[in-house]
Amino acid sequence: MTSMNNVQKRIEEHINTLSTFTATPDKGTTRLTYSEEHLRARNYLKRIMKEYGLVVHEDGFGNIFGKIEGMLKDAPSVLIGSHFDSVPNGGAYDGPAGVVAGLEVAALFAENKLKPKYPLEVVALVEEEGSRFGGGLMGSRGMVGLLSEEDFSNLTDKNGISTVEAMKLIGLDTSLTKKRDSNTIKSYLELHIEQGPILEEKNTPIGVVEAIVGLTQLEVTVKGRAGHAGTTPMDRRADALVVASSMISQLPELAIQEGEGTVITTGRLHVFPNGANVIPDTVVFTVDIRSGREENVRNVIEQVSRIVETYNANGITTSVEELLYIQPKAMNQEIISLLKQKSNKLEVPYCSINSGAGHDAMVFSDFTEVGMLFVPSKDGLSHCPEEWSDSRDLAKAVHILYEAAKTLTEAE
Ligand code: HGY
Ligand code: MN
Ligand code: MN
Repeated sequence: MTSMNNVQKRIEEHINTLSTFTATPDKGTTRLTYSEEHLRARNYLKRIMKEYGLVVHEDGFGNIFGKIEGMLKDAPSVLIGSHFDSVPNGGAYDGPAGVVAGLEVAALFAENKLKPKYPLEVVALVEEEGSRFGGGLMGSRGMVGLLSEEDFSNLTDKNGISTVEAMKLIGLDTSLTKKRDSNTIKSYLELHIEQGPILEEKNTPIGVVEAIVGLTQLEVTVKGRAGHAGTTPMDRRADALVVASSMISQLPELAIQEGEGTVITTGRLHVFPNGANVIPDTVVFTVDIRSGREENVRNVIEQVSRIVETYNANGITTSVEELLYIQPKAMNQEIISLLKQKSNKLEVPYCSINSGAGHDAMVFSDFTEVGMLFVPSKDGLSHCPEEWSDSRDLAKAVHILYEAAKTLTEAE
């Protein structure tokens, strides 16, 4: 069997290569879905899948699959992977660590000439972050039918380019099958970086994920009236940015008052027309709300909507759109036990952990049995260029996932 050193070296090579497919070299990873950087990453992933002897296919969203056939005809697959898009100026590991882990598990299957009863499929998912088309979890939601083909086609980026147009611009076939019959999926495994400080503080290389927080992404629009910054008296203004700022300043307290780990973030804000000497006509900003309990998320959504509504006056109109809403999700208990059992067998220390970040695994969890592993994030950092995880931890996780996948595909 390939030594774990070789696996570790290949992991580093894959992560480093993928990190070069970025629109912001030297300023982190910016790989927006269906961009040139995305195309280079998908070509690389497909090349490696073929080198590893996988049968490669894509779906109508641009998700990429590399399959090892099973002995059982038309049997459902064990999927293993993650996403390969990024946030703007993000890190090299968020998403790719899981795709690369899937590749290396498949490589170990091939190198050990395993004949699984059930197929193993490596999956590289698109637009998990929602950085280009909003919301997020797009590739996985599309696969299971939570995002309809029509809603998918209607998604546009901030320049008004639709998903379908963007796919065609890089030569992707939009006519390929989109929704996948969930009966073709036996289970889904995902390795991800923790993106927080817990594993590092516990000095533990592996986290077995128990549950993922519920989350929503709202988009608030504040419409005022553009005007000249110099000639418009202060009492005759409908300044959309002053109103938006007043709304946003009230949001953190909502999460603090809700408690139980509830968090709220405004991460994106657009000002139109965005001229230094123009009174802002329109402001559009996001509100990301998360909690381990759905009730907390719902309470805060209601309070945000109430605050936004109160500003509908004096020439200002406001609206709130829900771009994404997903309830907290528990991972499958049998897979949790399997991952813990394999960690023990390999004498790799682990602990149970919950996820404050959303993941594609939460989408699949309503359609198949799902399990996740975390590895530590240096200084707990993620969604920034400093994001880093130790390839030795990633190799340990690959080893555990390899053993678990052997059991799930009945390759033993
Ligand atoms: O936002 C998240 O939790 C994930 O990184 N998409
Ligand atoms: Mn992320
Ligand atoms: Mn991620």
